[in-house]
Amino acid sequence: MISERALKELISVLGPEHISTRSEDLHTFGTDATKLRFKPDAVAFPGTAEAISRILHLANQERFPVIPRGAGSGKSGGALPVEGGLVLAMDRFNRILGIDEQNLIARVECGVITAVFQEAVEKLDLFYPPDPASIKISTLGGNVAECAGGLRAVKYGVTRDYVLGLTAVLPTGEIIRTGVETIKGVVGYDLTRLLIGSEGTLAVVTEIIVRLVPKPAYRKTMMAFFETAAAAVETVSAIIRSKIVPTALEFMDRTCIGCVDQDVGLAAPKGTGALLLIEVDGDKTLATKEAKKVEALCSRQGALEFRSASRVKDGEKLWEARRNVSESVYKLRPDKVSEDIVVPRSRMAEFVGFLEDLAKAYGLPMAAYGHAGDGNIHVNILFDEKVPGESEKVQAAVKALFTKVIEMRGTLSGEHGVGITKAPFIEMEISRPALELMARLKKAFDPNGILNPGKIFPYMI
Ligand code: 2HG
Ligand code: ZN
Repeated sequence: MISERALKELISVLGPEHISTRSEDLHTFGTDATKLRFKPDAVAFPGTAEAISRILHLANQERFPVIPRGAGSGKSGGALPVEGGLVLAMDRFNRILGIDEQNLIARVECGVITAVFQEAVEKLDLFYPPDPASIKISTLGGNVAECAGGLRAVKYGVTRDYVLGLTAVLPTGEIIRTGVETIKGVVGYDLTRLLIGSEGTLAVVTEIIVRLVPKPAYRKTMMAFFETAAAAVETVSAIIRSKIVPTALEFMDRTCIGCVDQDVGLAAPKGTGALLLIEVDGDKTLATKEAKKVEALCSRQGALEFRSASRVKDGEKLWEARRNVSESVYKLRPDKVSEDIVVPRSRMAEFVGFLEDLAKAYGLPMAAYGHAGDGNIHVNILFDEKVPGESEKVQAAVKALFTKVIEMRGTLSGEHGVGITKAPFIEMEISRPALELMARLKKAFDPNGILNPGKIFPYMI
C-alpha cells in the first residue's frame, strides 16, 4: 500500500497531472491481454529516466511495488500489479530519437508503438523485422521486456536479435547504459541480453538501440489448405528440410479456420482441416523461385488447394486475419488461456496429434495456430469460467500439455514469457540450481524486491 506521504512525494516528483488514483485508471492499468484483474494503488506517467530513478528510491524507502508497463498487450500477466503498488505507465516515452542511415541503427524510447517504428524505418527503405501479432498496440519496451517474437521470426529472429543496447533504471535507482551503439561489442557481461526477456523484474528500460536491415524488395504471400493438421505441419517440416527459409510459416487448425472464416470469408475448400499461411521475401527472382518450390512441396504433401496472393492488398488482408486469431477464437467461449509452447520442428505432427487427443479427453475446444515455422504453436484452451469445474479442467489440461512438451524437449514459452500464468510450472523446465541462480541475480538487482514482484518465480524470492 502506498502511504499518503509517498503519494504526496510522487505528486511533487511528477506533477499532479502525471499521477492518477482515479478508479477508471486503476481499472484500466490493473489488467492486460490475459484479462486477469488486479488493482494498483496508483498509476504514474513518468517522462524521464531521472523521474523513474526518484520513484524507485522512494519505493525502496517505503517498500511499495513498482510495475513497469508498456501497452498491456502481454499474454502472461507480466505487467499486472499482483501485489498492488504503483504502475509505471511508459506512454510518455514515445519518441523515435534517431534513425542512423549510415550505420543502420536507431535509437528509440521504450513507449514507441512497434508498428509506428516499423513504418518510420520502412519510409527510409530500412526494416525492423520483429512483428508480434499485437504490433499495432504493443510497444518496443514491452517487446524488449518479453523478448517478443512474431510472425517473421522464422527467417529474421526475435527482439533480442535486434537490440544492441539499452538505457535502464535499476530498481535501486541508478541509471545505466548497457551494450553498444555498434554492430559488435564484447566488453563486460552481456547485461543487454540479461534484461531482454526479464519481464520488467530487473530494471525499467527507457531507451533502446536497435539494428536495422535493408527493406526486402519483394514479398509474396501464399496460402495452402490441407485435410488434416498433421498434413499441414508435415509440410512445414518438409519446407524446413528443403532449406527454404520463408519469412513467415504460419499454421491454423480447423477450429481457428472456423472463427476466421466468419471474420474474413476464407472460402476454404471442402474438407479443409488446417491451413498454412506462407510468405517469402527478398530479391524478386529468388523469392519467386522459392515460392514455386513451396508450391511444389505443398502439392507433393497433398494440399487440397494452393493460393497465392500476389497483390499486396490481398496479402495484407490475410495477415490481418491471422493477427486477429487470438481475439477471433473468443467467439467459441468467453474465457481462454493462451499457451505458446515450442516443440522441435521435426516433431510437430506428433504434437498436433497429441493436441487433438487432449481436446477430446478434456472436452474443451482447443484452438491451435501460430508460428509453425519455429515449432511455436499457440494452444488456446477455450472455456467458461462460470461453468462449474471448467477452470480446474483447464489447469489439468495445461499440466498435461506442458508435460508432453517437456518430454518432447520443447519449451513452455516461445515468446509470451512466464509472468504469473506460467510461474507455477517453471520448475518443469528450469532446474533448481538454475532457478536459485536466477533468484540470486534478482536479489543483486533488487535487494528489497520492489520491482514487479510476484512474477516468474515468486516463491524463490
Ligand atoms: C499471436 O501469435 C500472439 O497471435 C497471440 O502471440 C497468441 O493469444 C495467443 O495465444
Ligand atoms: Zn505469437
